[in-house]
Amino acid sequence: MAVRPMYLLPAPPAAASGTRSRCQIPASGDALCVFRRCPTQPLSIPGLRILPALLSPEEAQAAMEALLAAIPWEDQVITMFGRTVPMPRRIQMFGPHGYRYSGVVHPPRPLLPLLDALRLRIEAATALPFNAVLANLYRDGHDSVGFHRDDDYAHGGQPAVASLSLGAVRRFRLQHRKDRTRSLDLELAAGSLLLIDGEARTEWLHALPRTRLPVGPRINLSYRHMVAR
Ligand SMILES: O=C(O)CCC(=O)C(=O)O
Ligand SMILES: [Mn+2]
Repeated sequence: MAVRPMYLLPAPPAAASGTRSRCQIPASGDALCVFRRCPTQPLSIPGLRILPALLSPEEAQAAMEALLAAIPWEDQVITMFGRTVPMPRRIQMFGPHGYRYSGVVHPPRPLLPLLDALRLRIEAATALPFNAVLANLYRDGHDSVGFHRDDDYAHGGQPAVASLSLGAVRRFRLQHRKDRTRSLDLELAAGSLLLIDGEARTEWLHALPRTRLPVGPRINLSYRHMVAR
């Protein structure tokens, strides 16, 4: 199958200290993102690419409904600075190897058929291998994930993370890990695939902040390539 082109996302200019850039993702995928604040900067975050519509709106809606019902969502807790609090999202891990995530060991769990079908679509679109997926359910705007890098597992030389969004549009924030004034916001729509590889994975943190906007549920499927430690 032909590999569909993915699009480079412009990054905030190096000199843009103290400014946050927002990136408008093209709906169709035949144009580069446009900055609201600095439209002339053709820079990109190396390794960050987006396919605005891996899934059609109908496919994305069907996958959202099916996975909401089929995934055995778990509530976890996180311990920070000695305090244990509920994790502000529901999760489930699928893949051939156990994974210690936020202090909890997830046993190996085969991918559900739909998750496996989406995995094959993503492999075809990216020409990269994936064998595991962390599913996140953000029930509403109170649910979130804090800044982190996806660097807590053994990837066997295949570090790319392919992140498929379903359901409500939410803001996804990238921030340079050494220069926190450099950040980029993306509105991730249902059916879009974000590929986080290279420096985008090693040098930039990402987060899904809480929002006061009235938003419905969102599922994020974070596909990875994992090997036994
Ligand atoms: O929900 C998202 O878009 C991000 C999820 C994420 O970063 C992760 O699961 O590692
Ligand atoms: Mn992540």
